[in-house]
Amino acid sequence: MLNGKLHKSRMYMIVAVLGLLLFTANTGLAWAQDQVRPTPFSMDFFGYIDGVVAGDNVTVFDSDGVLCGEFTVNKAGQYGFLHVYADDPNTSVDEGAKAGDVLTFKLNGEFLLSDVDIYWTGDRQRKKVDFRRE
Ligand SMILES: [Ca+2]
Repeated sequence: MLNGKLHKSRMYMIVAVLGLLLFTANTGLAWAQDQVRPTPFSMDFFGYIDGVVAGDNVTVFDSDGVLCGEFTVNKAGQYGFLHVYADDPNTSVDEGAKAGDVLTFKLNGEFLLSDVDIYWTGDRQRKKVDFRRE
């Protein structure tokens, strides 16, 4: 009887620990995919986007699909400065763009269109790019 109870509480403990491990692993993964990871190297973008309103979400992805910039619109019709981060070569994680990477911009998850290809050209560069929606 006593042994049975002990066994049960151990089982609960193991389940709890496994659950915690799974939870931690999941949130770690989500963080890696959904969050911009700032580095000391960034390029700024700004300009006009047809029809955006305050609260709209602009995201930027590098050639590898890594989320490397994010901006919440605070003035209708325009965005910026939007910091787009480069990969920090001193860390093992790929935080973002490398010089020459083509960047993809999205508005609330939908692709934005521009008349020019957009490249990450270098730290502290500033570029005006206007967008329209699909
Ligand atoms: Ca890195």
